[in-house]
Amino acid sequence: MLKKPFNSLKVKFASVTAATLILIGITEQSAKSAVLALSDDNSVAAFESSFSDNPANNGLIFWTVDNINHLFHNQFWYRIGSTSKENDINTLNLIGINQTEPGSNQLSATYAGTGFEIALNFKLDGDAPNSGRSSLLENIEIKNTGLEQLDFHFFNYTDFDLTENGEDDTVKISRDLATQFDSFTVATEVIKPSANYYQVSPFPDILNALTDNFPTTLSNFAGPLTDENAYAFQWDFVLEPQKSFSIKNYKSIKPVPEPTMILGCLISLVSLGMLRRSPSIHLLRK
Ligand SMILES: [Ca+2]
Ligand SMILES: [Ca+2]
Ligand SMILES: [Ca+2]
Ligand SMILES: [Ca+2]
Repeated sequence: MLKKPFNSLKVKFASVTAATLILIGITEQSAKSAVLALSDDNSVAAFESSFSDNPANNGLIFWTVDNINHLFHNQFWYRIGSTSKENDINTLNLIGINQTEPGSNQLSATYAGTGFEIALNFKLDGDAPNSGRSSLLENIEIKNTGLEQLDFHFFNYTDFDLTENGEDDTVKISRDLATQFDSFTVATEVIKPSANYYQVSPFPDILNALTDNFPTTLSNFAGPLTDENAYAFQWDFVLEPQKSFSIKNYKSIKPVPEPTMILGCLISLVSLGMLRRSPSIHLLRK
């Protein structure tokens, strides 16, 4: 059975509260790292904007809902042209990072490359305590700031490990939707515009493809696939000088409805119906 590599940052942050995470984030920022917390109601997520050689420590590094972590890794890669390798966006120059206050529910980060900028905006929306529900909106804007047309290839890679463990997760994907579930939790992602390519694969196949030295085009393998998996979307577009391309990804997490609850509801509905038809009700009303 495949095991994920030891990830010290995740172990360090895995079960901290938003408040301590903010403190760690601030301390680490001064040490040239920039872990920022997003928090709202029952949810906390952490975003690392600086580059680490361990790819799993770049981008979103966890997302807890009611103190249960569901996300191992979510990050963006890009390639310009069709011959070079892909690059993690954290290798670019971070030219702006903004959060109205530490640990609030929204943050933005802007990276600059040669002739382009990539701006990320995250908005976390947690729900009531113990609801198990949460959502995350990613708004991405890629702008050509140069004078040359750019042949852009942009990737969003997501590795959910629902309910703290990915081995029992099933994933399926299409051009504009990914769904992942285990017995307790279901995660969905709706993207706009539709991707040109998509893929679900056993971990770490897609990560290897994004970090090797060759151009990658995702395979359109849709699944469903169960076990330690990850998925990715790929957008290919030509960006004219001074033009932008926007992507909106909406990720959400909610509990799987319990069969006993469904059964309970059915029983009550049936008994209600039976009661309505029962002559004793009419007798009681009279
Ligand atoms: Ca909320
Ligand atoms: Ca799971
Ligand atoms: Ca590659
Ligand atoms: Ca996974």
